[in-house]
Amino acid sequence: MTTTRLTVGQALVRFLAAQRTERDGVMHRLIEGCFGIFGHGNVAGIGQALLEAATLPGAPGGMPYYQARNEQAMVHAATGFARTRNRMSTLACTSSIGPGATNMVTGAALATINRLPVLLLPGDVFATRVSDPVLQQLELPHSGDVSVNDAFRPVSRFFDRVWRPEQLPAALLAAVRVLTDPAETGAVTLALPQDVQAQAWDWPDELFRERVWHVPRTPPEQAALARVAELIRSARRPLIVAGGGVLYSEATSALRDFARATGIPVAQTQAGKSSMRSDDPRCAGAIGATGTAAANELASMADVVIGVGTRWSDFTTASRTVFGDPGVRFASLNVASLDAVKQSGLALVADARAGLEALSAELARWSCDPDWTGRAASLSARWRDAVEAAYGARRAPLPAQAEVLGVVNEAAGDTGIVVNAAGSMPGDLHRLWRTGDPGTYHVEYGYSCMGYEIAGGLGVKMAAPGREVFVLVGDGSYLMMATELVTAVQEGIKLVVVCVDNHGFASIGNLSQSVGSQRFGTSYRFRGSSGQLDGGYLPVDLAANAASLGVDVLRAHTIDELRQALAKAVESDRVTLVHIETDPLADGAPDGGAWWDVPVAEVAALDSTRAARAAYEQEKARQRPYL
Ligand SMILES: Cc1ncc(C[n+]2csc(CCOP(=O)(O)OP(=O)(O)O)c2C)c(N)n1
Ligand SMILES: [Mg+2]
Repeated sequence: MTTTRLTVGQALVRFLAAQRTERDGVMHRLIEGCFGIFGHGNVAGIGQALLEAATLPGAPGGMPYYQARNEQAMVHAATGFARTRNRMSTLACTSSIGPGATNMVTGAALATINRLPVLLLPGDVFATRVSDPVLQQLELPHSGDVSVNDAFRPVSRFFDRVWRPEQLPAALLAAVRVLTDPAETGAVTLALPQDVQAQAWDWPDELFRERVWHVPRTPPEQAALARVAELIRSARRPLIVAGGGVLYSEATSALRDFARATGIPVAQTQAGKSSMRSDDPRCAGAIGATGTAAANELASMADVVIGVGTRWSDFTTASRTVFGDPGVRFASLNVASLDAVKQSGLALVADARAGLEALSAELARWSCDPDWTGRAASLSARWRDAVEAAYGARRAPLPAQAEVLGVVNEAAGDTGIVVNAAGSMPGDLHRLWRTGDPGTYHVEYGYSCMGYEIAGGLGVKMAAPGREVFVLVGDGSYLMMATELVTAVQEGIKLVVVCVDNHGFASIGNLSQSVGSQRFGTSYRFRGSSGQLDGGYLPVDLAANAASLGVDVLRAHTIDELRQALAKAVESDRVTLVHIETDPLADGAPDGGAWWDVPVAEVAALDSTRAARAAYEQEKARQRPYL
């Protein structure tokens, strides 16, 4: 056995550079690069290894390095990258120890919740304990081996701490297994004590050979397939709910063919939107709390609901109220058994594409009642008219948000990718946005993390440099984390950012009002004479802020100006932010009629809260356990 003497950091980088994924005969590099912010916890270990990998001519295990501004943001960028590549490739993220590391915890949770692979490499405290972990001593009196990095455990799908060099091969192989397993994937964290990173070891060369991880298309079990086919055949009003798994499995053609052959309408979750063109007659659009009136009405009547690649989030089921038929039954095609058994459904554990193809074969020559298919098509057509009206309304003096989305939708066309995450836009986008190509709708709504938008958009563009990427960001989200605009400028990664400024949290303001809390604390105002935050609007100039970061900025005041600004931004090869002010009290999107469980105070001195509580109790009574 030949060996090579390298540090743990150098060995790790060389190993990562040699990992490949394969599906349907197509090979990908698993880790395409490494984001990092250096501190004493990683500068001399992983940092030195990345320096060698990036700069030594012909170095084995070359690994591009990207500098980030904020550790949370770099994890978001890696997550956006992985989603755009349908989980076949991702990026690694290295941080120092302590605050740099824990800044990544939110990013880890987001990646895990969205079932997206990212590899996190936080520095950790000395394995030897000879030196104390300066600046980062948690010092629990009852436990010597807990560091702040233990906070990654519940938000990672795999966690290991490499206390000794000999552990590294096993930790790396386990890490990559989870990253490339479609049922288990999410954040994978390898915590690296700072002394161990720099320690040398004689590694077997076998560790660094190119390794191919075959991403399976797990076929369904025959008996389960027969059970689900039987259930579908018994349906009078069947409905498909398509989730993100349809996109990750590249099953969009299989979904379209299945829907065409069977006549079953298709509703879509946030992650599943763009799994079908929105002008397809079988497409009923968004379902659930942020759904369309069409899909939600179909859901209220459906007797058999077939989930494909969905984890049935609370938004999708409208807090278990959207499926209204008293005898409704579920089937769930999912690669993860955790998700396949939800809603007491018949589980069909399989890859989405393999499962849909098998179902199509099993149900050959069967189609559902044409009246039901026709009813779905006319409800969907009516909703498309409502979108047209919302996009075309012209409010004055300030435009409504829906009008802004309409113009961005037009600029994005079939191929541009829209990126968003939190605020009032995800709901409006889910209901309104017209989708063309698969994967062009990138709304992070598993965690709905403010600050994901720009960072995630950066990762999306890195993964799809040939596509125009439109980042929609609210003023609240912008203020939380606009940092990676600097990274985009530094790397010449072109984004079109549309900053929708409504002076605060329109979404939570509306929610607050609906639960009787009177928009308390949700707009950006000075403290007024009443002693409350009800004075004039804060003079925050986000356009000037973006310009100060090196971004080209265009200010639009009307919908026509927005259209012109977007045309200019698309033409430019520089990062461009278009700023537009909208009316926080008029978002202009038609209602999809669904509910969402946000508990209201059971006792209150305020009339507004008491009235909201009464309404809440009525809605709450509609909740179903689906047992
Ligand atoms: C990190 C984080 N903190 C808090 C929230 C709760 N939250 C959801 S939307 C929102 C306000 C978003 O404001 P903005 O980006 O301006 O969008 P708008 O609501 O005005 O559309 C808040 C505070 C969140 N989703 N993420
Ligand atoms: Mg806002």
